[in-house]
Amino acid sequence: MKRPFLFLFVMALLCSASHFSLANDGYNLWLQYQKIESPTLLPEYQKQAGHIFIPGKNATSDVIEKELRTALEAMLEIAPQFTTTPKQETTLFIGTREQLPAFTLKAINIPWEKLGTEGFSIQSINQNSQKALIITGNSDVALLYGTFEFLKLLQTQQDISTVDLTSIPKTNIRVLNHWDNPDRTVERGYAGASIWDWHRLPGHVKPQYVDYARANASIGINGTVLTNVNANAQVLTPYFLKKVATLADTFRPYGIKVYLTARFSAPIEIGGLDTADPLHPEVQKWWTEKVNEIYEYVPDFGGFLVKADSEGQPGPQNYDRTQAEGANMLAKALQPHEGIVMWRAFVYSNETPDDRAKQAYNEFKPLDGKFEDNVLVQVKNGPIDFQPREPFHPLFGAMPETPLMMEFQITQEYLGQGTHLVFLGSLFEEVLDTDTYAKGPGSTVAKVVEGSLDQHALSGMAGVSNIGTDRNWTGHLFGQANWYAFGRLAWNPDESAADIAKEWLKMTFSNDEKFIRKGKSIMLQSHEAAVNYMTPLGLHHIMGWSHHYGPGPWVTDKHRDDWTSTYYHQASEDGIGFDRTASGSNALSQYAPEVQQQYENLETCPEKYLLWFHHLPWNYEMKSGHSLWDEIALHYQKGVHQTEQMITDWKSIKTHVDDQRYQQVLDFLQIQHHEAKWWRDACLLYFQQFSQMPLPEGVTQPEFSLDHYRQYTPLFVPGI
Ligand code: GCV
Repeated sequence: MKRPFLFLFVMALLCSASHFSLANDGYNLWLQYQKIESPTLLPEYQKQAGHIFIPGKNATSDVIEKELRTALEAMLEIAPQFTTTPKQETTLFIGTREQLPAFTLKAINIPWEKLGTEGFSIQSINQNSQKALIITGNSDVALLYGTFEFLKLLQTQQDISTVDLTSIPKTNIRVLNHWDNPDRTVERGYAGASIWDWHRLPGHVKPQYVDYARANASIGINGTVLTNVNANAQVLTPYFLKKVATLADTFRPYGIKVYLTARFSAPIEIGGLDTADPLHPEVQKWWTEKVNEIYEYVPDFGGFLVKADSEGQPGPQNYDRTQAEGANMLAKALQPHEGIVMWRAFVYSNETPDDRAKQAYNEFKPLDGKFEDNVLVQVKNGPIDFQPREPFHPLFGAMPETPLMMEFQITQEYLGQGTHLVFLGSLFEEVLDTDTYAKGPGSTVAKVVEGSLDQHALSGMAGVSNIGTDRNWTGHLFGQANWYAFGRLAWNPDESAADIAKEWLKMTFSNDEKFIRKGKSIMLQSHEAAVNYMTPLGLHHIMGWSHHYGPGPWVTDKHRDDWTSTYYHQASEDGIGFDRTASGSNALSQYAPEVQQQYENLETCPEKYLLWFHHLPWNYEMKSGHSLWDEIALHYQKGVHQTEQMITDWKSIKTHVDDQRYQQVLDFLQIQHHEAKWWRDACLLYFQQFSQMPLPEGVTQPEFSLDHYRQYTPLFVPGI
């Protein structure tokens, strides 16, 4: 090739390469490891991280080394030197108490006992007139968690010269719940297909499995329930167990255990028995043998998650047995292996009850103290079903003798699914911070979940996963923030949503101050915005039929009342809202007296829960002086405005985000804004039939008629 052509050819190659590297599809999540540009921090970090002592030689220390290599090369443009014996130039020491050199142990002050098996400390010491950094804990996985924390300090550009931090998880079971089916569909999944490619397992281990484990370990998640709670018994057969074992082997170095969903009728379906009665000796024997078999495949198998007697799933009720009898049968089979049972409280009868919100409490409260020690009862955050906003579930604080595990839904079934930007950190925080008054003031939901309120050794948090095969994992880029926030809050339920949002933004996009300010503002108002344009003032369950996308306040006359919208909003000429006070279903009686008093009194009931607990006339005067009707309308309008503001804010930080991620978020925000208007117009036109009142000033007149909205049905909505 002639010289000028060669030059052009090389230039073209370089241009296309650099263009390619600018594209960012979000696959790397919050582990972006962007180059540190700060002229002061960069040399400091380079000095600190250049020579690293890691004495351990096992799968987890290999992971630590690999992560450090990847991260430091990218962020600091250095190739770190690793050593298994301390050297003069070593400045970063990563080891357990037994592994660290004596001189470092003398210089640090570590609460070894308190750290447990997963907690870690990072401390800076002075050694030979230079700074050294120690990352330590009592296990290899603790060292991995400490390493990710160290990398986070760099990613968020912290001063590490005097670092002294200790972090200990406040819950011990921190799991994702995948509602993934063996055919790779995902119930309520909006980010493509299931990432578990069962058909090709165990032969092919997708690199994505490793990245999945990395991402989870980086936020302290230590377990994964691979399969849907609407369970298929086949996953318990050797055909699947071989595949499960391969996934477990892949995740083990990252401290992640696998769990499976146990279909209660499995002894019949795959065991050839004619009953699944939990008190029947043959059934007990079958489960014991099945559990023993699972442990042959997966020696550190975590245990079972069970949905029983709910939405068509079989359970102990089929044999007139209690939920405790069902759970205990499985628990006993798992006990010799130290496995656990996560037994869901999402149980409601097949007949429409007087109030579905009361069902789980009625079923479980009498069973308090009757569960085996290795059972956790897994309770959804609210008493209905992951609505945009719910008051906390009355079981929290009501079962002191039983460890209760929190179940949050990360996948946004009722919150715009994979299309709307809704930061769930705010929702999670709101629930966790609420006072149950179970043992007087300060008995927060967080304390129940941590087990600290009633001194339970077992504690946990589950998040229904939003992960799929989409290149960016979660469909909406900001769905990543919800996965992240779940992990951070499972580790420490007292963490602030604002802090979590900030660090996620820094790690995912940029440390620039303006970017962080605007990005935080988008994230922190997004949940309230969605509540405003979907279900303000305590309204709930008024979404589209079956797929649950978009508004559907008119949904009525289905085979069960408590799956309809009219059952929940109770709108008529005389008013709107579900009366859960003593004059109505009295669901309020399930809460502690302090909560009851606060919520039943119209003066003190937080307006955000007003129509959850009260049925009120349209002209009821709100604290603002507006009528209830006007207030509802103004909230819908406000939600629409907020989505507009989110677009403006996002546009204002364009220069801080790569084109690919910028454009995806912008497109989705525009859809969200459009759909916020759809929610507002459809709901207001529908409710106006009953209120017979005009829209207040400031609320935009709907574009179409009510009939138009009623007839509009989105087709082929994913995730059903
Ligand atoms: C897995 C809601 C969802 C169902 C889900 C159920 C549950 O009803 O719509 O898809 O089933 O909750 O939590 O079990």
